[in-house]
Amino acid sequence: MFDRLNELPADKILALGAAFKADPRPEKIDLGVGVYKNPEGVTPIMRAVKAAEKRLWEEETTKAYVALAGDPAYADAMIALILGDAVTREHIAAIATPGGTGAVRQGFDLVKMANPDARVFVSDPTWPNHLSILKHMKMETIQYRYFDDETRGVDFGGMMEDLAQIRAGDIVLLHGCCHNPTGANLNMVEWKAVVEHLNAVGAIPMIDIAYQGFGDGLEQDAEATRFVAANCPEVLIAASCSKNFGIYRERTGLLMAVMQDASRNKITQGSLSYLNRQNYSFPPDHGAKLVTMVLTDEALRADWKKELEDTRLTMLELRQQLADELQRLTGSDRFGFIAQHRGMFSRLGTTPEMVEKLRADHAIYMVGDSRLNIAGLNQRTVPILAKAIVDCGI
Ligand code: PLP
Ligand code: TYF
Repeated sequence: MFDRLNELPADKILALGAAFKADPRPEKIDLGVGVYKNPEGVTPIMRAVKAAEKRLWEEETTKAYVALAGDPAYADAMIALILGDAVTREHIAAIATPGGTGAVRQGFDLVKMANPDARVFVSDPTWPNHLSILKHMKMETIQYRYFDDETRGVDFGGMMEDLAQIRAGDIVLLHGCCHNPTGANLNMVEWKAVVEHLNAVGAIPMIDIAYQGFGDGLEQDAEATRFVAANCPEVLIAASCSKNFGIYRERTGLLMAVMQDASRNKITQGSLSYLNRQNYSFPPDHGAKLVTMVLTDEALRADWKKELEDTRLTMLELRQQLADELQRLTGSDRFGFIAQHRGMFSRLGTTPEMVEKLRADHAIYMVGDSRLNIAGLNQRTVPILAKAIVDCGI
């Protein structure tokens, strides 16, 4: 049987990490995989998470199964974090999932179960796993224009032109904030126009929110998601705690189905729990418990918010420093978009050949589409990157 298997394409982002490790050059700089690193190059365990973990170790008395949907307290805490008071609880069904990826996957599975004919519209570009999961699930996928190569902002005109083809029941996948891989985001006026269009057609938004707190702030980054949840009849939301709680390996995510018609909640919740059972029975609980403890304990929550805000500001400062340095070296504003982008990533908008040249000549690693992880930089390496960009003639 195994001889029937074919070699599959590797994940390009993860493969880059392996190439970086193997590079013997001591001055090498890793701007690849989307993991936060502090200026010392360490991905820290957040203080509040560590404190919660210690408390959990002392207080937890059993490791028995929790529930197919995960701990309801976790869902409540995350729903409050993401949606605030935009929607009341009886309008939301939710399951804990293994990471944001699990939430994305379960969301697609729910779509497939409810409407096998639904087509899924995703931004061009988007997080490569969206495309590969959809392909694996044999779901029809259509890309809509998103990034303007000239301005390095959102090509909103192109996006709306492409979304003119959506039909009732189609799914439109949107990044709630901090678009991966471009760093370019819709403004609220644009979000409103998208929502109006989707509602007019009867298409359903699915929001992937993996970086709340990494862009403009914890509340600001949720604004678009809250708006969509409050204004569309049905919404799917896939959330990740990997980045904003720094618990990548704990695999902590949440899938929400938001509905205006609360009478559909029981069946929707049952369908979500069913999907968890078919795929892995009970979702992981450790990370979810830590998140719940941090969000529901006043002191832990305040400390977590402080550390997350410091993280966000560190990345913003690096963005500004890089934009300023490039302005100084080139005498032009053409890299100003780096300071405008939000989240962990910016897309430089250069060719794969230039990305390869940065790697070969300067030991600087970024994803082939010219996505760079801002958090891979620090005050010392920003000028090195800026000089390399200029030296390569980008
Ligand atoms: N969605 C997007 C856009 C992402 O960038 C990521 C990656 O971190 C995820 C979802 C899911 O991450 P995880 O499964 O590690 O929670
Ligand atoms: O885009 C990124 O770098 C992060 C991390 O298969 C990631 O979202 C990358 C690849 C992958 C899973 C997560």
